Amino acid sequence: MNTLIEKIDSAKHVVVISHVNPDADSIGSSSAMYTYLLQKHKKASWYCKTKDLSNNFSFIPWFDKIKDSFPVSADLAISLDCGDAKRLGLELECDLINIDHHASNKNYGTINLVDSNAISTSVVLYDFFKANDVKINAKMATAIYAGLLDDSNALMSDDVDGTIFAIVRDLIDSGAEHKVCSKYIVKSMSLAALRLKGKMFTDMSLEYDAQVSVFCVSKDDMKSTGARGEDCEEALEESVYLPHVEVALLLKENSNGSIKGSLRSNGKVDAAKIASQLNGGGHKSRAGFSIDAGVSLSDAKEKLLSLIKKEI
Ligand SMILES: [Mn+2]
Repeated sequence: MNTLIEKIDSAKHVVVISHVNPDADSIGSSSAMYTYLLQKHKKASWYCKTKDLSNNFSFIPWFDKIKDSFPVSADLAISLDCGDAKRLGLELECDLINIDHHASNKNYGTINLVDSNAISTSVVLYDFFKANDVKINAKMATAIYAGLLDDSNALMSDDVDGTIFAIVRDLIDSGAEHKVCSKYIVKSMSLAALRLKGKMFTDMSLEYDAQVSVFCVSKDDMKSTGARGEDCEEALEESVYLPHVEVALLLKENSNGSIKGSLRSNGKVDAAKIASQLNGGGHKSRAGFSIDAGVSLSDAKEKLLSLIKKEI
């Protein structure tokens, strides 16, 4: 039998872990794994360090089971979509199954199921279920589809091919609530997010013959609009649709003064390569990094532009 399944079968209390500040892929793949554990009559918990989760994910099955405290009796953890051990949000004492699709994943688990060619972690899990004859029920299908829809930029990213549409067909046949996923993942936005997006595009600068779009978002910008951290992403992603733009850079000041950096690329430049120079990581088309408190947004911008210049 598969070693991963053996590991789950021999555990007494399994905890599914979604990464800090989770996206729909981490929540969706965790939800599908949690359902699988319940099917196996396992004692299961679901942990995520972030307390204030977006209500947009509340349609994902078992969302109300997520807790921000890690159960002491757990003897096995399963992380979903955590590209780096830091994203687990805690130091683990029990064994870990690491399921992910980030190319930068360093196989930090006791068992690792990492496929950097997969479009989402939820698809890594889908392939695992299929390979092991696990029946995908409607709850699992909705959760897997939610992750796939988000990480594929609503099925529009360059790595979407016929295989992905075949998976989508199979998930819908299995009962995936695709319209609900579209409504909450693609077609919903808060007024605060729209106001932030307007501000971001007003303040955006274009560098190197408009090949690089740069957004600097200060603490005050976040406060005055009331937007959430993830609300910065849409403007960043859409700026790559502008003519000439190859790379988009976002520098967002956190409340503690550190800076969260995000990069998007249309494929010519390797975003993960740039992020890795600041100990970050990710994929060729999307990557992230962070800069400790003490560096101003304008200094960070200058530093990043010099790194990007070498790649363009
Ligand atoms: Mn993902």
